[in-house]
Amino acid sequence: MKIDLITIFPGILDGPFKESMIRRAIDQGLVNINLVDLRSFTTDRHRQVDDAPYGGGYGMILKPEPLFAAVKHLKTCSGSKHSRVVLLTPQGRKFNQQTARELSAMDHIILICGRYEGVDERVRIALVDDEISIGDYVLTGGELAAAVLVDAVVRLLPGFLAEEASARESFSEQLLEHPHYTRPPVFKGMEVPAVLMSGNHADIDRWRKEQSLKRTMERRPDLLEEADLMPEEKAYLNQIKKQS
Ligand code: JA5
Repeated sequence: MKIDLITIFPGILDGPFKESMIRRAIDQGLVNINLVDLRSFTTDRHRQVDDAPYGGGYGMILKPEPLFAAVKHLKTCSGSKHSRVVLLTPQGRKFNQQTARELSAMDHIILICGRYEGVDERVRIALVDDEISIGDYVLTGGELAAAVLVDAVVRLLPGFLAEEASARESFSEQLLEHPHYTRPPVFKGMEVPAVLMSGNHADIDRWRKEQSLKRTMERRPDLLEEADLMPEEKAYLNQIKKQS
């Protein structure tokens, strides 16, 4: 997979992909992440990427010409038949795990990071295939949203996760995780639950599933509406509902 990120501040995105697991995915050749400085696609003496809004008002707008030139260039040199051009914007569809899975199947993604008050509308109309928001809050630009999207997508690429981890994840995706413990067995008077040290894997699996259901009910009841639960899981939920 190739991911191009078009930004006027490539420095913001220098760090996030240079460490840890995403770095390893790049080193293994699972993904090619390419930072593209929008300013390098300007042709004027001042290398201008933005301009004042028609109609007046506050702030600046990203000009269409450099963005059109950048996307045309990136599509041509990728050689890929299917490129998805994504604009990060609070007006886009809300990003979630399903969107991440969908994007992880593409062979080329071009991410446009907005800045200032936004991009010229003709960029949306003629260049952008998909508009995505990572949540309902204001950012100073699309770069950090793009970094979130890339992280979520790259970890789904075949070969990134150990097979067991991906299987477990898809199974438990609709619920929150159970509590985790590691050594020492007692820390500041707080004990590791005895069941986790019992060696009885059936008991451990049942405890984890129950904790997962309980947490999801307490913190994210909306997730339970979507989850397809087994009869014994539904019975357990009804039982804790009665207790509370
Ligand atoms: C702000 C000029 O999904 C959260 C997002 C906030 C935000 C995004 S995406 N893009 C911009 C932007 O500000 O371009």
